Amino acid sequence: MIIKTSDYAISAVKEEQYPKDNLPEIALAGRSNVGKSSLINSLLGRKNLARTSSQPGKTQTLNFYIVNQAFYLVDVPGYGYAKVSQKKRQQFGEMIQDYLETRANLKGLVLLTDSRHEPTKNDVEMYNYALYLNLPILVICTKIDKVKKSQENQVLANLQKQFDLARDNVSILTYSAVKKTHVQEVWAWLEEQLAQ
Ligand SMILES: Nc1nc2c(ncn2[C@@H]2O[C@H](COP(=O)(O)OP(=O)(O)OP(=O)(O)O)[C@@H](O)[C@H]2O)c(=O)[nH]1
Ligand SMILES: [Mg+2]
Repeated sequence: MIIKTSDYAISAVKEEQYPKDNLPEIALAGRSNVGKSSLINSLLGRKNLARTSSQPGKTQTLNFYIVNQAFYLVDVPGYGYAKVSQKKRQQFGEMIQDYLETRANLKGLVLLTDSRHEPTKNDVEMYNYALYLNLPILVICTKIDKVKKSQENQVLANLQKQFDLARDNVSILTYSAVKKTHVQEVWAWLEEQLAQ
């Protein structure tokens, strides 16, 4: 993919605020601090387009980024951050659910997990939910730069313990936003979904 333009388009917390131009979209989900916003920046070759933070809970709305005036990458608030109040967590959950269940031009979901850990209970819930919605899923095991070469085999094994990966529309990649590992492969998956 040759990226000619990438811009922040709009933030939304409800349907009326989603973009209305009917372009295809790919959403990025995962627990707080896993690296969703960093993934967007590294894919687009931008430093600070999506705001990142070492503090979890940075992204609190659905943030739509428009690429080449042709499609959107949608940064979704992270789940599983303990310091978010119960009420807010429920609001986030409903916002994400409304979006994923009703958005007709949503072409796929990128689900990020941390390469260093087994998927959390919330990760498993999100994965199973995306399967149930019949969305094409790309599981990205990110922060692979933090895993020793000798431990890299363990990453897939950890994933397999929690996720039923034997599904037609599931792909898996390791990734590093720092080292740009597998950027091309992620783009290939995105292009395939956007062409559907
Ligand atoms: N080493 C390493 N650090 C990363 C990578 N991706 C993200 N980070 C760091 O992880 C922290 C969280 O990254 P974000 O992109 O803000 O995470 P997020 O998933 O958007 O978090 P929320 O918006 O809170 O849901 C930041 O300090 C990033 O620099 C990676 O591939 N490798
Ligand atoms: Mg974020």
